[in-house]
Amino acid sequence: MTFTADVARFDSAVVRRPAPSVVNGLRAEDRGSPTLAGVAAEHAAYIAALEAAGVTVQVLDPLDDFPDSIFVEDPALVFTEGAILLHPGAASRAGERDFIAPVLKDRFVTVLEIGEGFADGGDVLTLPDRVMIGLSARTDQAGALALSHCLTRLGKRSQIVETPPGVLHFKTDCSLLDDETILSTSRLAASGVFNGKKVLLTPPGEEAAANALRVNDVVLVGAGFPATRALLEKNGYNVVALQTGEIGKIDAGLSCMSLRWKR
Ligand code: CIR
Repeated sequence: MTFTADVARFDSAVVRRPAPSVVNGLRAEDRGSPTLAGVAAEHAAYIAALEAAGVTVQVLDPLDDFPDSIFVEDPALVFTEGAILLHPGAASRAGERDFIAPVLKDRFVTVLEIGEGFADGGDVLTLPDRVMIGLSARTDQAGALALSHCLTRLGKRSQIVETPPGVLHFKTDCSLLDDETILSTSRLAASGVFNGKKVLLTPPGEEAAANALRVNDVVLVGAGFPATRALLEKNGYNVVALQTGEIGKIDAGLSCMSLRWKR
């Protein structure tokens, strides 16, 4: 089994149950709305998979005023050393920060916040040696710089990079598999951002599988991506397949439904 990076070792997570309004979640392209029951089932299986991987999960109440608030990864960033409150780049999501703030203040001694610009947690990929911040339609230069200053205060190096045009978040197109290896789409890898790292490319037609999630000894992967699952298994990873068809209709994958850290 490939070595688990410390940055993928987690014992704690926060998630938020979907509200009925989740059917109105943001999407770039209309492929039909998800159903509340469908999202809730995928969410429940996701919590069970985190718990089976050794994570204690705090489940927050739904927020019906915020259709996308199930995606708790976007308004904050968490590490063993502390939490950072972000400023989501979508207007309908700006208020989510006020609801995650008290939860994190309860759980972390150090809670920093970005004062300027916009940044979504979905644009942040934590690697063993640095934190990559992707500029996107949701994360601007001012937000990325403000985040970079907060990361410095937590003792972390950061690197600001570009997200390919038309891609929602940097991490829509990539995820960490272990200390040296990244799962990436071809379009993101072609930009050179991962030069020097080992990269496994998502097979053609399975670009949406790139938002996988390494948690301790397993990699959570969308069940609808058999070629990616086979690729990961061939490379020695313990794959746990999860349904993502409903959350996929509102542009979500597996990293976005939790904030994860090691106490
Ligand atoms: C949004 O557009 O904000 C949501 N519908 C999807 C957010 C997915 N977040 C993530 O991948 N970190």
